Amino acid sequence: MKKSVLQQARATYQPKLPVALTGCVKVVEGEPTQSVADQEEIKALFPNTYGLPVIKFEKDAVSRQYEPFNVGVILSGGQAPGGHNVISGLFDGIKKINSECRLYGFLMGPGGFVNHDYMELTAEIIDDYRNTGGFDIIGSGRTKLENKEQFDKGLEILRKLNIKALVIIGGDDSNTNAAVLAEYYKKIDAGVQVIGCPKTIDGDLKNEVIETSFGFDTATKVYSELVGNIQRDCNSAKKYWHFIKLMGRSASHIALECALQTQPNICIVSEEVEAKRMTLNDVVDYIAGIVAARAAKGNNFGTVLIPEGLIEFIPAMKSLIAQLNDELSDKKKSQFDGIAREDLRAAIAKVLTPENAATYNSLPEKVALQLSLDRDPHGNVQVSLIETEKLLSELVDRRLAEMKKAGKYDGKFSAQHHFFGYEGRCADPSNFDADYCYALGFNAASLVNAGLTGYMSSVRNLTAEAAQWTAGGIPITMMMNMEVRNGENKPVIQKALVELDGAPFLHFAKNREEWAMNTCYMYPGPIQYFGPSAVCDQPSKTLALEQSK
Ligand code: FBP
Repeated sequence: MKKSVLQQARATYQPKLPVALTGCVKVVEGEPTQSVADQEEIKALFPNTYGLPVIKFEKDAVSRQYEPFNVGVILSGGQAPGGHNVISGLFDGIKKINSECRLYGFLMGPGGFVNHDYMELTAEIIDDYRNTGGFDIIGSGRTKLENKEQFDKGLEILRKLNIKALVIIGGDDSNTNAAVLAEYYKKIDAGVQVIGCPKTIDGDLKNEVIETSFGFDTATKVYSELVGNIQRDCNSAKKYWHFIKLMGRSASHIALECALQTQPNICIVSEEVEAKRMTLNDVVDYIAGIVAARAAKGNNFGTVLIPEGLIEFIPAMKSLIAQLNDELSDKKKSQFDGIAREDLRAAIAKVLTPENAATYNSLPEKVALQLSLDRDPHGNVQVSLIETEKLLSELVDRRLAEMKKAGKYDGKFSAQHHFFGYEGRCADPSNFDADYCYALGFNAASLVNAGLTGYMSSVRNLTAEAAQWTAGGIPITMMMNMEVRNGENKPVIQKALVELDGAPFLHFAKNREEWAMNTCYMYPGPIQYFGPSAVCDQPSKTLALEQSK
């Protein structure tokens, strides 16, 4: 594989490990655990893996010999920087336990496990991918591992390859499925362990016991560099308002972290919009108000950060989308047969409730049509396709025109639009993610060696130096509660949304007025891999604020 100069230099980086993982590992069992809610239901669904203790690893004074074993690994869902280091850490971890251990990678996500597509990951292959971004070493996919047929089919290949444990690197859904698989294999006495690793740039797989998901740190550093660059351009030309949408399917952690790093004029936080029951008009008024106030001071420029998931957090939009999904479902959509495209919007508006019709009618033509026509394979409106950054700037433009007429605004408004998402998902991991991911993988090897199943690899105390990080395992059932998904009550890992009483949001809320009116832009610059620790090894602001007591 041909490598860039930076890649060649980066390949020699040796990720740091917590002291606990640097020798032979002693397993320390904590107290039995409970799920975060719905204890009786979760216990009944996971009779074999519920209530397990938290595991902490300590460095053992004595060294021991262990039998060799084989491990399988799957990358599941969206890419996140550091996945290759989880795999290289896992490889080094099992080889350290016994050099005869072998690692198999299932190709293109859980689908490769079910379809028996795999490759052995040798030292030569692993060395090519150390400290690199992407999931291309074995590929990833979004097949959901959720039924018995898939579990049984997977077991055939695990048996054939004599695999003792499967490590699933994924987000909240994939780890939920890892717990279900662990329970099933335990129930049928398959003799296969299942271990999860917390991945997602979205940052929404975190809780009391998992401090952050990997990839969030790097992705937000990449986006913050880009936002900073835009802000410098914006402050140089002083003629554009930049509307910047940031990835994150649901929670606003990415947008909030970028705001903390770059101090934009406006950042919308979906969780706040929902909590305050704001309408789309309220959001537009809020932005237009700041645009007008800045214009009054001669500043016809600025930046607005918008989380990708915003639309679904606006109660009125949520209700409109739910009704559109129903009225345009396979069962009912024939009511619009034969209606010309130009008349469709009016016809749809007629069947909506007055509130939903008002929201629908207030939308720009393009967005209303997108909501009416585009459907995903399940027949639902494709909310992620809505260009929220354009929707908001168009509505703000309209509102400013009204304000101008009323003599409440006298400025110029010219908008630019951006969407940052895929740009950050495969960046070379920051030192933080390179170290964290390597430690998560290395730690997973010890969880396997300890014979554990249904655990998530856990590395904590992450704002301290890597040597002081703690390592161990958390029973996945401990993070679960019951939620309605696709109309069914299911056990799932709780998704972490932005907490409005949490330190990161409070810090933002305390400063946002000042950032709105005065131009306080920060320019974080590109991720640094070499140089002083203060420049290279900083964790995210979210993590630092959450942990500053
Ligand atoms: P995961 O939750 O699987 O990590 O993926 C998160 C994410 O990157 C979201 O931020 C984004 O909305 C989505 O994936 C995009 O998915 P796709 O890669 O299928 O386009």
